[in-house]
Amino acid sequence: MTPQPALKDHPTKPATAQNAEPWFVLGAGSMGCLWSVAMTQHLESVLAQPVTLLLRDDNAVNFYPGKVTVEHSSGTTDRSVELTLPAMSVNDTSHGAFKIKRLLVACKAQDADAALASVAAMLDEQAIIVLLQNGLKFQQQLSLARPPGTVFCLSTSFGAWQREPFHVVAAGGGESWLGHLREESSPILQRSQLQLLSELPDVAMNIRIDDDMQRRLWEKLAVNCAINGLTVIYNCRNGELLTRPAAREHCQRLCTEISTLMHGIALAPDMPELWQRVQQVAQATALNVSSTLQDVRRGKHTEIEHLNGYLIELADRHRLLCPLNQQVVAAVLESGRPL
Ligand code: NAD
Ligand code: KPL
Repeated sequence: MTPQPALKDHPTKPATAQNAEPWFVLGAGSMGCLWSVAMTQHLESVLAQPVTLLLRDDNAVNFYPGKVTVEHSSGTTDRSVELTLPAMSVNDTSHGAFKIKRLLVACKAQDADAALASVAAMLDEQAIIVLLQNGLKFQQQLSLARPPGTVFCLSTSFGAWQREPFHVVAAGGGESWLGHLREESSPILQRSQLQLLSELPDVAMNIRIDDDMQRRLWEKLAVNCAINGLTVIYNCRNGELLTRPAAREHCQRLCTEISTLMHGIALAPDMPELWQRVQQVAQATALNVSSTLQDVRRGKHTEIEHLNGYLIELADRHRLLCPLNQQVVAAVLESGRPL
């Protein structure tokens, strides 16, 4: 592990978290860097080394410049925060009996399972794991696989993009919701959730507890399924899904199919108002290039199999038809194929 960080250029903050444990962030991309900096600023007054980045191998550690930069731009003022954060490889076995007690998983949905498996030996049995992924499948699987009170999800409208490795630009704020997917709640779960909220940057990232996280993640999944793939098919920004007649009509039909599927899928909430919700989100993010279109344009693997692909899996299990979702997945996978 690199030496203890020297922190600079950030506001001091009073201690808020009692009994806080050091955090490890798996996946130091856009969200990993954004959250690592916010978490460090939140915990620096109570912990000497609040956050350590977990990188995929020794090569990545050698390439790491030793610091993370986050650019914030709000109206007329631009501010850049640069923190020296320690990093270690997931293969680093030099720490003996050391165990991770707090883990934020900030990889893409399709990488999260393998990334988590790579740190399994370092994880304390009761480690608290927080998942930042879009989608729902991985979160549901992990919540069932680990002890109650140890897996939590964050759904956030705070975004970021990478200017270069370990240097990100915060792209707009909003709100973040924290919750769990266990059906039953218990005093242990409630206690871990409150402890967690005190350790996370609740003010900077506007985090609130959601007692129905299943519903929140489903609603986000439905909106992503209605927007992301279509922006690839029409090669357009989110707002153009409303202003281009063919795209708008396609989006409305896709919303109807998704609402019908949700009605038929056990445990999915009903969302008859999806088309209205999608219009609001597409309007509010009109100039955004969706994360799926960004990935396609950069030749990166998209999360489409965890979005519409997951809906198709559930539809198959419930013997429901979903031709429009199948077409979306096929089109996105096709656009990602080299010519
Ligand atoms: P990203 O591609 O920028 O970062 C993911 C990082 O994970 C990369 O640095 C990658 O190298 C690393 N990684 C992959 N496999 C790994 C492994 N095995 N071990 C260690 N590191 C590994 O992605 P992102 O934009 O930060 O998105 C992360 C998640 O957050 C996604 O599910 C995304 O949908 C969600 N999300 C992103 C935003 C945003 O604005 N970027 C907003 C909300 C939610
Ligand atoms: O979450 C998004 C994404 O791009 O993944 C939306 C809401 C579509 C905003 O761009």
